[in-house]
Amino acid sequence: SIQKVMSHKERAVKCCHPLVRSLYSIMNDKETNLCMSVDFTSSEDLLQLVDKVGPHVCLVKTHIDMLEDFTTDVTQQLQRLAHKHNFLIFEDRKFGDIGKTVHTQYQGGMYKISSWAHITNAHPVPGPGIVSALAEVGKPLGRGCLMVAEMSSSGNLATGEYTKAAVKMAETNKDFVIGFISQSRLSADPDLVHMTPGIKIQMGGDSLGQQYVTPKMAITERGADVIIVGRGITGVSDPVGAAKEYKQAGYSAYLNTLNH
Ligand code: 5IU
Repeated sequence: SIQKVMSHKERAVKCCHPLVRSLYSIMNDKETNLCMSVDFTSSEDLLQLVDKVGPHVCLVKTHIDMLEDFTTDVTQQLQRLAHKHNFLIFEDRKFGDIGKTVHTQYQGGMYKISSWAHITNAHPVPGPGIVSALAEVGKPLGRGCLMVAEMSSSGNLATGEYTKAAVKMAETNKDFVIGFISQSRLSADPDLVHMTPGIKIQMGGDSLGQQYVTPKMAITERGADVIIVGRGITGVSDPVGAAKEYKQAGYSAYLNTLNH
């Protein structure tokens, strides 16, 4: 079912969290609801592609621990590119431990995620303590967190009551939790952003459990605000051309939801 959503322009003004307002303002200005997931092992490959695709995305999603040659220069360069092309950075860390542990992981270690990633995410499995702990680090820096409320992989356990508990954690912590990673529209609250991975123009999956839907399905049928695309862009011979294609497909589907 197609749900009437508030426009990016409205949400850029009305949403309660400054980071969400920035995100929607970028989406409105650049006319894109595309997040590129760059799951590379080489820093140079990552930075080169981000520089090329940056103009077409509102968000770049990283798995910083995949890099074989990580140095703090990579995150500095990423921040420079985010500024140059006007996008936000989302480290897909999926924190999932007790409060004390995730506090240290988010703030420190080799990656110092809170110092450069505007957005990160967390599994609700440890309970609400994970949100308070991450918020202690991220809130003073103006960061935001997404709850992993549903997953795209086949047979995943993030369903039913578990998903509902994730929604409650978000709705009661809106000063730090800015939305969800989900496969459907879970909350009617316009302050909460729904981001959907498992997207490809060509439906299907991979050999390791990933399941894909099209950008149009994710947005018009499942209520995604942001589509997350990895190999649909990074795994083809013309990533910039593909990014433009996903941007176009995602944005026209969004415009379509406004007309209903
Ligand atoms: N990702 C998923 N599904 C999920 C969650 C995260 O695919 O439910 I939570 C991540 C994994 C990968 C990216 O980094 O999103 C999708 O990449 P592909 O578009 O290449 O499948």
